[in-house]
Amino acid sequence: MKYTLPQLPYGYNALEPYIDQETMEIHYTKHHQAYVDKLNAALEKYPELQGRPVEELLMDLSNLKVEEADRIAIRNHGGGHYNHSLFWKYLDPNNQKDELLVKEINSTFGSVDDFKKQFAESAAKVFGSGWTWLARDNKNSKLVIQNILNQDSPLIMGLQPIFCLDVWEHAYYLKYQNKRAEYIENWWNVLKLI
Ligand code: MN3
Repeated sequence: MKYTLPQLPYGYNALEPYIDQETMEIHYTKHHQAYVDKLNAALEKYPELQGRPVEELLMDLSNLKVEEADRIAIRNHGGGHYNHSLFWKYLDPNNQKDELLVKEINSTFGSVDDFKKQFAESAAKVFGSGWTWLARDNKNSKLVIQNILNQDSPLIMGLQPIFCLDVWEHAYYLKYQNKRAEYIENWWNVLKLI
């Protein structure tokens, strides 16, 4: 069984003007598709691993009986598939505000505005390609803002994802070029969860 792109429950233009249609289409049909294709290719030699939930592959990465080059490919492309699948879900314009989450953000970070400021500062600091996450730390159930490079998964770090921002240049360069701060600031308009 092969991995496939999850269905996007909204149009490529649904996040305009903050995330433009062209970026969405390329991001989903080219970048995400490439992670899916390369994950499938990496698993070709291992029929026993095919079709396992991608979360399981990532959590179990160090124990998988695979060649090292394939382990790296599963980490990168499995992570890319997993992270993007979540990203699209979090950005669904039909999402409702999560009042419990807002309450917890208020108590953890002071206010939603303070949280946004900290999150944006963190995202601005990602050097190279990566993601900024709001996640729950398995150790103490607390909310944390965490930058994670490349396509590594928060699951490997003992974090449960809540939402994430893609700060790879492919996520914003067509519209924002070098202006990552502007992309981040505008992104709050499409995140309906808080
Ligand atoms: Mn991306």
